[in-house]
Amino acid sequence: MKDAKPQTVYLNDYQAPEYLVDRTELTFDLDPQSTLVKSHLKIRRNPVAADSGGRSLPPLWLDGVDLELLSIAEDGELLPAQRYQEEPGGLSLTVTKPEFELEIQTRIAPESNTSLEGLYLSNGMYCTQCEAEGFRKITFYPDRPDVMSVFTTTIVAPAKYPVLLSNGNKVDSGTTDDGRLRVTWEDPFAKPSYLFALVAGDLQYVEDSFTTSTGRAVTLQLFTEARNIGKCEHAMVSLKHAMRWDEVVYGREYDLDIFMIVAVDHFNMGAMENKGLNIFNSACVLASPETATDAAFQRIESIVAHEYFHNWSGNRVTCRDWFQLSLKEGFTVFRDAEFSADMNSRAVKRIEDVTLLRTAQFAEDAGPMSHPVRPDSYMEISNFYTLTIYEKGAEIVRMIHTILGADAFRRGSDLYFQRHDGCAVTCEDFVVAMEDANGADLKQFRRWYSQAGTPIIEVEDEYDAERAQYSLTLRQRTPATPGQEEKLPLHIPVAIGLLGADGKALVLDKFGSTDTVLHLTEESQTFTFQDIDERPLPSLLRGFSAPVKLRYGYTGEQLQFLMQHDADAFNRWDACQRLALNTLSSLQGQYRAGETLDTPSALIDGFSVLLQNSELDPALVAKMLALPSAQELAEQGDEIDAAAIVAARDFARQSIAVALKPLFLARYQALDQRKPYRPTADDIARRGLKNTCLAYLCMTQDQDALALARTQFERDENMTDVSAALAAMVEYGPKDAAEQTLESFYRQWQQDTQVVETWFGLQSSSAGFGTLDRVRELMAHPAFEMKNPNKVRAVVGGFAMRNFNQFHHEDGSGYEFLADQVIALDKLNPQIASRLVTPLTRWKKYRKHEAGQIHSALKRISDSGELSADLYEMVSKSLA
Ligand code: 0A1
Ligand code: ZN
Repeated sequence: MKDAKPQTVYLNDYQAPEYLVDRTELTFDLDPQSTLVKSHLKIRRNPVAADSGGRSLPPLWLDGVDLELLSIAEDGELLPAQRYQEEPGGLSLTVTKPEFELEIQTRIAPESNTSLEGLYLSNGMYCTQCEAEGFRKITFYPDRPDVMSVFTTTIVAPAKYPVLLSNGNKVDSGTTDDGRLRVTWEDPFAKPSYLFALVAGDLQYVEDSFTTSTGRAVTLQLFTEARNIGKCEHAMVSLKHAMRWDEVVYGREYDLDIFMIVAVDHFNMGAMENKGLNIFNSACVLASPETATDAAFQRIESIVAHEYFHNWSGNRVTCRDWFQLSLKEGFTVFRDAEFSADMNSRAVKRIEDVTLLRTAQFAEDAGPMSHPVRPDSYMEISNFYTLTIYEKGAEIVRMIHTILGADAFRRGSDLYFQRHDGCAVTCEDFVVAMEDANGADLKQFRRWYSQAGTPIIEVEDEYDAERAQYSLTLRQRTPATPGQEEKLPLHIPVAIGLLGADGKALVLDKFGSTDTVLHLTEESQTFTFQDIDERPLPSLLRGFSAPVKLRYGYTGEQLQFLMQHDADAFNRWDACQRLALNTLSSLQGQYRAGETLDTPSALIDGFSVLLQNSELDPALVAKMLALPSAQELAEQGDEIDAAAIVAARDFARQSIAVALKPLFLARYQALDQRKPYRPTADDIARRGLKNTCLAYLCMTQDQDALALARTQFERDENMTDVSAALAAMVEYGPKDAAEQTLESFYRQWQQDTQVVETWFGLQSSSAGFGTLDRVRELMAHPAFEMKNPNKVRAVVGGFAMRNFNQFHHEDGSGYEFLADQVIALDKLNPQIASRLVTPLTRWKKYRKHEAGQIHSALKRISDSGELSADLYEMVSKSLA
């Protein structure tokens, strides 16, 4: 049976399920090529849908894809063929009574499942991924999130799989007559099929325990292959922090007696929140100082927390349908971001999130796949695990938090959890709970959920010295997006402050506040402040209080002033970014006009002050010293000129590196303390700035600078320092030496999957080193695996998404290469193919020449034969 042809699903067509499943009992008899799945379902007519008024009962639809149906019985009797019909995408059954039990037997082949949805094998271990619609690859079932059932799962497997796991609590285990192992799990919480999980393998685990706020002991277990058992500690510590934080900040306690995490090498996404049995991409859970960078440590902390937080925001209260995906994802990203901010530097966490949003989400929102946070339609739901749903969705929740205040927000979340516990609900239900708990009105605010595109706010100000009045006029507009020509004004919270000439914060009202939130609700609004005795400098959109592009005509001097004096750390960084963006944009203009490029003096001056300021958080300084990425520059302008972006950026970095070399060196030496590795915020900040200095030093290509990198590499103290030194040597050092160093690094780490991924990524994303030829060599390397998404992301993704220089080679070879890989991958893993095609979908924004090249690469994909629904949706929408 083939997948159904790509069809568009509409939010407006939503209908409650005709039938509910009260109990689901599953038995798996595991075999790589012939796994038998028996399911026993207790089914009943949904009273909410039951308005047939005496007419016959509607048919029961069970989703099913790539399944071999062996038998189907109703209340103990085999069903005759005329009672059911196999159709593309599932099974339709004639129903004769309002309550009945079904027993269905199917056969599946986990070993042949390269899509990594449903039940599959990773390094010989069985695992599942069911969100969003993977359960239908396991058995026939109403695979939709508003059908919630209690699950019992029995797993039978040969003795070489001693660890057999599923959701809930283990209730039975034993051996079958023929010597195989048998374990039964029972999950008392009703859940949709997308939260089902099963794992079987030869795994080791580490165990810990957590005592909840009401004194219940919860067993915590982290499973991995034996070789990785030494890499579990950080995730376990992070998990315990997250459990405590959710009790303190949201009043949420864990509900089962056991919480398990399993690390797998083959995984399409970061991790999955299956009830009581989270499954993680190894790269997002395993870490040791020798093998993982600081960035990896922090990513692990946040993803472990994210999945744990889903236990309430996602599992106890779930989504009615997939249009509501941001209900759980936006809220949970907001929760994990606040958790990480509490554990580390708040400003730095915010800067990282905003950078992602501005670089990638803004680009998505301006491209052919632009969609509202609650989409109106989709062809393939897997394509909608997007930055818009996750990151912009989190910004919406953050704005509610800003508008209502922390206490009111907590009252709202309490009401939401209490009112909807055990239910499948909508984004609207979330907003209503926030309103009801506080008597608030979020009517206009709701438009954020339905309107796509990034709003632009233009700001003008006026100072009246005689009246001591200062006014800010804000105008908002949102550009048209596919299918949404007309946009309405949004309710936008704009946090601001005003600075006096001495850099001090001015008082804004009679209560003595020095910051405030302006509620922009009209197309244009003026806000006036009284008793302002001098012309102030505004600090606008503090903390990035709304996901918008804000424009105000700051001069270079004003930006330098904000960099030094703004009380809002985020806006100090943002002032620096604006300065860099202005500089880089004029350099691009000069490059295009064939002029000599001006030395970026304002940036050099600003950076010089920063490097000498030892009071500022080093992590913040490192963020300020980092110029906007090529991707971010591409997002900024109206038309992307890849060569101009690369030239402007390289020139600016070189000029800064040369001009400030002594300062970079002094700072590098001061920060290069040889301490045992700890992933604390302070130490991470110190290493971050140190390695930023090292990169600038090496940009000069001076021998002494490159020697510093070599020494740091050879000291081999931790992966953060080693990989930073290696990257600098590869990017700026002589090629032969880089080759040798890469080779010896590989020899040292070839047994370690995560380090090999770092090694791949470092080369493919290197502007100088990662040529297309090199990328092809990496794909031919024995450690490369086309069936492993992490490897594909490291090599092909590193090249197409993080190597602006080589990917946009003027001969168009980068685009053709990507098209080839996408076509090949679509046969193995449609989700990965569909994600990788993203850089090609933005073709319209490039100059005519590149646009033509990218368009023809896309067209070739489109004409290459039958595409998966995933890839078809991306390609057809991009060509439309
Ligand atoms: N819900 C998970 C992410 C996830 C989504 C889809 C997947 O397969 C298509 C897998 C994982 C999360 O937000 O962490
Ligand atoms: Zn999530």
